[in-house]
Amino acid sequence: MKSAFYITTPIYYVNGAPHIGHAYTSIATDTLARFKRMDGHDVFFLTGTDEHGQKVEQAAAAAGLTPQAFADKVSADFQDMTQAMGVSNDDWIRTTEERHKQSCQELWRRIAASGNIYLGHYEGWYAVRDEAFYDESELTTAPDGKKTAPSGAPVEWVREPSYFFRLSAWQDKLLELYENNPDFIAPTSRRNEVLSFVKGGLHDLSVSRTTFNWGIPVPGAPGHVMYVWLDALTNYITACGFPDEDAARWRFWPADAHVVGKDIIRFHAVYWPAFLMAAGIPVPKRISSHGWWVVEGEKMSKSLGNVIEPRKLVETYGLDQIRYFLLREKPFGADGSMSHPAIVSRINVELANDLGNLAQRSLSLIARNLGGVLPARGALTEDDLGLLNAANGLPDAVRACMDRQTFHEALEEIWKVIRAANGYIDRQAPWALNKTDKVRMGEVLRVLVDTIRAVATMLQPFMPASMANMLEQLGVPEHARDIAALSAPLADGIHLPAPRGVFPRYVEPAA
Ligand code: ME8
Repeated sequence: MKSAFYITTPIYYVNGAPHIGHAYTSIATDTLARFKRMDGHDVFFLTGTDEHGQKVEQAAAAAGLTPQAFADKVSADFQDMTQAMGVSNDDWIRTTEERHKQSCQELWRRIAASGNIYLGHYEGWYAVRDEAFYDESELTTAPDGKKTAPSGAPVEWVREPSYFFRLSAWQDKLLELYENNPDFIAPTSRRNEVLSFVKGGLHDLSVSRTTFNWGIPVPGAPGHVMYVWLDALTNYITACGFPDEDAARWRFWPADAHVVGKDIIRFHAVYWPAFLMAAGIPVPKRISSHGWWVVEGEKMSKSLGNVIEPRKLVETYGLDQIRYFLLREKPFGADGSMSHPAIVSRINVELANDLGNLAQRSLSLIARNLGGVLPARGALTEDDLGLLNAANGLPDAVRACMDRQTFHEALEEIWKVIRAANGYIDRQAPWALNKTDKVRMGEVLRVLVDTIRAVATMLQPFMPASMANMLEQLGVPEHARDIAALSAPLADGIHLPAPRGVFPRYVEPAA
């Protein structure tokens, strides 16, 4: 039986249009989901939208729509963006769905039944933009007296009756969780941050609001809606069928990885496991967080007018080109800046030149000089073996990186083989062998085809359409494109389709 692998993105707020940051998280998560499927796992990949809370309510009012009508519209737009990014999610969850309401209310009941919820009164700072409560000590005060959260979001003073979750009681259990599971939070810098936050002591958390009603009603407490983060985090178990533990999808829980941006690590690594432990539900295995994208060194913001629309970017450069750029350009956990020259350089140097030309050169020699018939391997020389061994090592090398979500390192492992293949083709010069030793030319080209096949197979999760195209040209049937299939060689003598370029160079449009 295939082993289950459950992976999620955050569910995105429907207060505004999707941008490249959302697309990035979804593409990275998609790449891991595709890799796990290709590596023989039974994958469940979830994404969707977070539709309750004050922030969405305010955005709907500003748009002159009811919160539900507004959420319907923006959620559909996120879904369209998700598809446009080639994301292969297995479900799309919306927090306004009935299944989710049932799930949240049951989670609440279980947490309450364990004695972890009590009624009180909240008085303190709240940032609507972050939908987060802040301690006075976390805030920055500007010369004009305005206070802001560490994220830069404005805060307001809130005073209302509220239910509280006994977060303070979970400090030791959380520290034990981090201690026993060193890989629970990635990367290490974030783990350390969370550790020191929890070690610093935890306050009980306000988990209901009474000053607006766009949320899930607290069971048995009229006037209270659930705090949007309790509601939102629960999506991850709703989609597995919670509270129905006989549901077919319950086998996917606990999640193997929640992929999130660094902005929301505290919610995922502190609040979420505490809620689950209080309710007696297993906690997720890993929270993998990534860094921030800025544009040409500047933070993206509506007022600067530099917010990048992912669908526009794809129109300009191509989908696989953008998927590749996003995962190659910066280490996953780190921040990075995107710019036109950086994208063009990745496309023209690495995709068009290193990889595209390698495939095109090899395949057109077979088409021109061997009638498009795949030659057999000969007795392998040391040079042949060096390259083939590097290619054979790719699945293990890439798997190790994917399991740590170091996508850029996975790509670097693959590019090491591509660069080695380019060195090999230059040394072996099969075009010259065409006149002197046609048999050896065939053997060299076969080593190249086998190497490019391994490369293209491993690159499928990153660039699905382009690699399907390349594998097709290499004569690899659809059923032989996963990792296990790499151990069965292609049949000698098959006819390869006419080669065609996979990655055109990016040329600046005429001014
Ligand atoms: O936080 N660079 O939703 P959200 C990289 N609804 N990633 C970015 C980014 C940037 N500049 N901007 C946004 C929420 N992201 C909650 C989540 S989950 C139970 C609830 C990505 O719409 C990144 O993944 O504000 C970040 O965590 C997420 O978008 C925040 O999306």
